[in-house]
Amino acid sequence: MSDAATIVNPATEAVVDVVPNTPADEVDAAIARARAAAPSWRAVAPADRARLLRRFAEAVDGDVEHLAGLEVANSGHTIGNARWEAGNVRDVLQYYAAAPERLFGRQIPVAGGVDITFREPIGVVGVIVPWNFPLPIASWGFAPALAAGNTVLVKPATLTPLTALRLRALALDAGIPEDVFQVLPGQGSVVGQRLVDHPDVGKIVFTGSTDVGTQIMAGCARHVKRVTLELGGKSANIVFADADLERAAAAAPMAVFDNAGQDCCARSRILVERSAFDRFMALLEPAVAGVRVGDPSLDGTEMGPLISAGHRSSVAAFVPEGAPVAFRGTAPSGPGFWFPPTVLAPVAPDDPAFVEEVFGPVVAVVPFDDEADAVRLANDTPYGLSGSIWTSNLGRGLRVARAVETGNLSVNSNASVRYGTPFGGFKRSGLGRELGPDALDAFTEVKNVFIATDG
Ligand code: TAP
Repeated sequence: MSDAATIVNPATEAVVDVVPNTPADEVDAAIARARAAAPSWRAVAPADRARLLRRFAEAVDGDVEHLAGLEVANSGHTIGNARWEAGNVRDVLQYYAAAPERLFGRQIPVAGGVDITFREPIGVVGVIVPWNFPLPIASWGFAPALAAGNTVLVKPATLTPLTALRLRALALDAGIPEDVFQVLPGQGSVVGQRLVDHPDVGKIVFTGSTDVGTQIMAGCARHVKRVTLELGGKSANIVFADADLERAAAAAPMAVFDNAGQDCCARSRILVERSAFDRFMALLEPAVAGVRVGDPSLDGTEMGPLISAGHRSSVAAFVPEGAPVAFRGTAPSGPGFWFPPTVLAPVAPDDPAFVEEVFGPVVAVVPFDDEADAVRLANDTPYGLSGSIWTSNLGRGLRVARAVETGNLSVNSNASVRYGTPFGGFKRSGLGRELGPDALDAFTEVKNVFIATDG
């Protein structure tokens, strides 16, 4: 087991940094510090906790360019995306900065006294983050957790710890006490596992693969530990013949190739009504050819490299020799973990690229016969995270949105995430919801108190 992770720029393969892994005994010490800090953090007056979170948001805002540059170098994200991601952390912090003063309980009518509910913090929250969106996904856990009065330990992915470490420095600058928000880089099998196993961590927020998430849920069950899971996806982009086909085809590439397809919400299945199939493919081809793939640090680049050589191999396995490639975009040659945008059609119903999460820039396009067939195909997956419906018939848009078994649907749009609305998966895509007004529920326990008024 290595004592440090060598951080590699996925676009150049140059070494960017070396980050020490946190050993198990230091994880335990950090958990003890977080536990000791919890009573004083929850006792901070609501307005003061709100002020500290707003100052943290301001510190992030002042550091957007720096954070974005780190993410480009560490993760190969395009500079445009990385700026959005850093801005999303700011926005999520600002949004939940309003929460400490609005953690309302209820007064419930009962006989013989007054009954009131409180929303108490859970205590210590562990946030385990994947490598695909290191900045936003960390904040979707830590911002509401801190707002609700919990102390937080963030475990970034081994491949991408740099922006989380920077956020920790910004939090300290903003005045968040040092044991209230800690970042513990290191391996999942050591740091992540310890957060799951340790009885003093009251809640785990995990984002990552369905396989690891399933193990984490089992680990949390041993302590009846609270858990939120955001896992994999195999989302469908459903295009009806009555849709604005030009718009749907123009938008489809970035609905799957954004972040080089390393997106749990990637619409990696495009389902097109049979009567519009040929027309849609004719419109899709130039849109895919036009995706600007290259140096992610340049403004205007739309797609960068994959995260690692190992991940590129697993993506490439979905496009073996003889795969039904309809057309492809471009990718640079030379150093870097590049893979061109790739469109597969026609695919067999059991083609792994149509059935499994690819997590790379590969999409399968499949025809459907009618609305019922579209819904059947969309739901024929163990996942249920996201998806899109393109149609000019609003009634059909709503009907299909209600019928597709996923947590986040967009009609005539490929949007998935807004900090003010709930995000999460049906079926094996996860458990619980992040973001939006209800996320605080996942970081608090409801306490009921009855006060007798007789006698
Ligand atoms: P994973 O391999 O599952 O890793 C995710 C995180 O868990 C990493 O920090 C990892 O640490 C850690 N980990 C690994 N084994 C662990 C264990 N036994 N105990 C505790 N923690 C452990 O996923 P990934 O490859 O990083 O990310 C890709 C997956 O994430 C995809 O399936 C994708 O769909 C999913 N994802 C889902 C969403 C949402 S919101 N649903 C968002 C983004 C990504 P190491 O880095 O050290 O391995």
